[in-house]
Amino acid sequence: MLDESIRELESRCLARIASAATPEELEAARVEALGRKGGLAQTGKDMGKLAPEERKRIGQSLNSAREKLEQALEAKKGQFAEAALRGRLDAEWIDLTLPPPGPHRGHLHPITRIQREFEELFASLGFTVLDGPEVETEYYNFDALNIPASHPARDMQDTFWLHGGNLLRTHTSPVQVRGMERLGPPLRMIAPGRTFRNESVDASHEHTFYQLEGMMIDRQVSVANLIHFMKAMLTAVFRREVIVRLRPGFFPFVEPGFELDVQCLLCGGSGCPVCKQSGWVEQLGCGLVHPNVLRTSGIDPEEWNGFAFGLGLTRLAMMRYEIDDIRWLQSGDLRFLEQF
Ligand code: 2NL
Repeated sequence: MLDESIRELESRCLARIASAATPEELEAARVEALGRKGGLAQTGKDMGKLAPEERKRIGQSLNSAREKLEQALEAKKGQFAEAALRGRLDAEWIDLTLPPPGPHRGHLHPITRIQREFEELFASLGFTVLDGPEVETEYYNFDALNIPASHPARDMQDTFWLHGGNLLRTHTSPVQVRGMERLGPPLRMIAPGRTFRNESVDASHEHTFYQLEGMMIDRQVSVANLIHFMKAMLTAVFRREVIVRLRPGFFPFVEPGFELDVQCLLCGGSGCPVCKQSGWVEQLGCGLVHPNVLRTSGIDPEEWNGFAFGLGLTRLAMMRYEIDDIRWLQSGDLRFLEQF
């Protein structure tokens, strides 16, 4: 009779242990099987009434049942612990081979990047890269460039004049004037940098913008030489062969002077919104340096001549990166800058 109820108790408790789905259910099964008020303890209570032989046999079978249940409990507990560990390992792993995030790295402004590109290109062609003051005298910004005293560029509306007669340079030409004085002929130089005009600011006009001017002075420099260098420069910048055309253009510091257009890179010349259906996009101004400009800076125009050009880096950056409002470039707005 007792044998049977021990076996029954054992198999019932084993089944509960096996079906426990959580550590809490397993604990309840343990209390039910091995606890002080549990089945085995209750059964053991009646042992005193048994004959010694019987008591020994029942005692052994109780012990064996207890051992089996304890083993089953331990095994199940181990399973839960292992599952919990696996869960934590899945949820909490970190990849120690990943590089650390480190500080947030900045980068160059899109205009600076274009400027550096030009500097490297022209340095490779034998040009010296010159820098110069942003606050200039009237002489270097206007007089030395054959710009007449009456020229509208000198107007209050176009130029930021400073107290004492100086001004913010309206182009980087004064750097080239200083370059002619200092280097003497023959020379090759470029003058990239920040320039200022007294503009009403809107989507396409800024008071502060970037320019690149360049000049080559030697014996018998021709318009063919000029076109060669302009094509080399534009091919490098646009990273493809470009078709150019010259139109007459007036700048007091060159003679003859030209506007140079590139056949539209978007439509190939057939007409589109970017070229305003003309097939051509204006790129830069250029020409052969005016003899007055050479003479003023101590270069004999009978012996030497040269070409010069000027282009807007700001406009080029806007075209290259499809920026539709010039004001973004000086805004300092990281939402804009982080896109480059
Ligand atoms: C333009 C036109 C140009 C020059 C700049 C230059 C400088 C000296 C002597 C002669 Cl010191 N010329 N520079 C020549 C032709 C055109 O720029 O539209 N720039 C954005």
